[in-house]
Amino acid sequence: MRIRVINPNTTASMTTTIGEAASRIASPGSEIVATTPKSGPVSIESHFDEAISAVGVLEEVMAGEREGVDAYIIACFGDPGLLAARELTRAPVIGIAEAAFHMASLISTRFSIVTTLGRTGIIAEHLLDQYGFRHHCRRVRAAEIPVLDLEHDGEAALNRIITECRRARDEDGIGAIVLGCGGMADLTAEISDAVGLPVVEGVTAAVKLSEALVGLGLGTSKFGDLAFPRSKAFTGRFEHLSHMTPSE
Ligand code: 2AL
Repeated sequence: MRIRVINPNTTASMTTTIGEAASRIASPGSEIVATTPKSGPVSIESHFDEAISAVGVLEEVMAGEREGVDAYIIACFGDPGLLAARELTRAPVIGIAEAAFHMASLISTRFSIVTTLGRTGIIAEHLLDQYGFRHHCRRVRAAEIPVLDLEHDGEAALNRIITECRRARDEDGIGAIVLGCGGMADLTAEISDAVGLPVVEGVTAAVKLSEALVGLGLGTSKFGDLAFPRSKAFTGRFEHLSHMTPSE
């Protein structure tokens, strides 16, 4: 089974971190291919960054379709381009936020999210509403670290995340913590040890959900709104998408 893990930001070192965390948790029969778009923001911390990065995610799925990928993971906590990506393939496509919410809801009745910046917390809140997890989440917390500090200032970032996770444990009345950034994929064990609560991280959760869906023979439904997009003309710099016929 080939799982394409798409890091929607263009920071190569973060793609490596994400790919290694995915590979460590993957079953022996699963091959992880971690990729990043050719163009886009180096980190995703706003609605604008998300909108731009979604195009890169879709291009990565189109490339994966040519290579016969069995499952896709969108490894940014805003799940940018998720439903559009699903339209392009019969394979399962899983966002790391939705994967983490589902997993956390299976092991606790209430969780809190610890993400990077306060301003990206609203994106997580929108996803909780959209996916129906609002009542499972007690609080969205921010460690107030820019995403790239996870790469450049790892020790300080880890300490801030642990501090915020301990506050969540002591103040929120929760059973589990969800880590709110793809760049935290390698921190689960250390944070869990330091905090003493189950810690759910989306990249690893998404690998296991992908393996489960593929193992069950389940992929993205092509009935209803997730059917392949209708073929049509595109203009300007998207002209190459005109009359595209996705693999049936
Ligand atoms: C993210 C993420 O997961 N990757 C990125 O660049 N931005 N989202 C976040 N909330 O920090």
